[in-house]
Amino acid sequence: MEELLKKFKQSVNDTGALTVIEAQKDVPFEIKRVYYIYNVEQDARRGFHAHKKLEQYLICVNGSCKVDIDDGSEKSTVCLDNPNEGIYVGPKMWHEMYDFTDEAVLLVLASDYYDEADYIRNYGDFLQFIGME
Ligand code: T46
Repeated sequence: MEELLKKFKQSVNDTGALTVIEAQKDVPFEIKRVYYIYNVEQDARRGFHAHKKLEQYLICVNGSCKVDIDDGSEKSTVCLDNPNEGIYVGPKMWHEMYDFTDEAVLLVLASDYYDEADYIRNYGDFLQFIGME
């Protein structure tokens, strides 16, 4: 699932670095919501769900964390440790986030507003939803 990782445009000079992400250009959707996850306990695992329709990009803008992605037939683990790189998590992709470093800040760009009805929080229901069970 290497194709899910994307490097964003970066401008670096002797004063620092700047990364730009433009909706519908650098990410394939209109960004309707931005949220970020931080102060995560070292042993904590988050996620454990898939979305029915939501598209997202996950970017660890500080520190690092790991993300497991599972589309029902293929599983992959990605370490996000570069503020210039994001992983696309589309609909029907079970995902879990863990191994957050102390200072990790996971920024998420989402294609729609928060809607609990879009979540599939049970793995059996996920397999059923994607037609694998
Ligand atoms: C996802 C991964 C990457 C809201 O009220 N509004 C929001 O926009 C979000 C994202 C969450 N919440 C509430 C719902 C829960 O009561 O915040 C609480 C924590 O959410 P959750 O347990 O779903 O957090 P994660 O870290 O497991 O998952 C989050 C996103 O919810 C999810 O869409 O893909 O990050």
